[in-house]
Amino acid sequence: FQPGDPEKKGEAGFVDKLHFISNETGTMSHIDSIQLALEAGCRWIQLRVKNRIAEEVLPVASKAKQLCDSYGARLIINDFPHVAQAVEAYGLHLGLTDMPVPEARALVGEKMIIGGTANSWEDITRRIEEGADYIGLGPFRFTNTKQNLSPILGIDGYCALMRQMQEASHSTPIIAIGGITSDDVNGLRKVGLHGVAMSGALIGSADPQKTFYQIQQALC
Ligand code: TZP
Ligand code: MG
Repeated sequence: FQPGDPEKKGEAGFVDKLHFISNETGTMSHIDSIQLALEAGCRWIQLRVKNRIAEEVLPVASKAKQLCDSYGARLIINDFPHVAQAVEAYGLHLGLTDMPVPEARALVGEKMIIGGTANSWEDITRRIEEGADYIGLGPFRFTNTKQNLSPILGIDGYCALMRQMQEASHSTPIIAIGGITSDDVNGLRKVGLHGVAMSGALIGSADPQKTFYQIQQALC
C-alpha cells in the first residue's frame, strides 16, 4: 500500500519515510518550495509557516492542498489545527511549544494523522503516551532553517534514543530532522530511524530530482 492509506493507520509503512518541510527564502515562497519538492518526487509535504496567524496561513494551506492533491501527495500542516481541518489536510504536526496532542486530537478527530516533535527520551515517551502517530526527533545537526533549535542530538544521540525505543518495545515511527543531507540517510536508517525530514537539502540542491532519488535509494 501507499504511505498514508487511511485504512492502514498504525501499520508499518503507513508514515512515509521522506518528509519535505516547506520554507521561504528571499527568492522562494512556501508554495514555490512545495512545488519544487513535488516535482522532485516527494509525496509527503509539511507546510511549516512561522510568525503568521491562522488567517494568513489558511490561503497558503489551501493552495498547498490543491498542489499536493494534483500530485497525489499527503499534506501535513504544522501547528494550526483549525487550518488543517479547514483545508482537509492529511495531518497535523505539533512542535514542542504547540498545543498538546490530546487537545489537538479532540479538535481534528481520529482520522487525521498527528505528528509531534521530540528532542529527548522524556519528549518521546510523552508523545507516545499522548497517541502521536509519528515523532519528528531532532535536531540531527545545526540548521538555519529553524530558529531556537533544541540541543543537537548527532548520530550518537539518535543511537542511544533508538536503543531505548527498542528496549521499551515502542514501535511509533521516528523521523530524523535537522540539517540532514542525502549522505546522512544510510547512517540514520542503520540506527533504526523510520525516515527523515528535510528542507534545505532539497531546496538548495542543484538537482532536486537527483537528490530525491539518492535519498529514496538510501531509505529502501
Ligand atoms: N525542526 C528541527 S530542525 C528543523 C525543524 C523543523 C528544520 C529542518 O530543515 P533542514 O533545512 O532540513 O535543516
Ligand atoms: Mg510551533
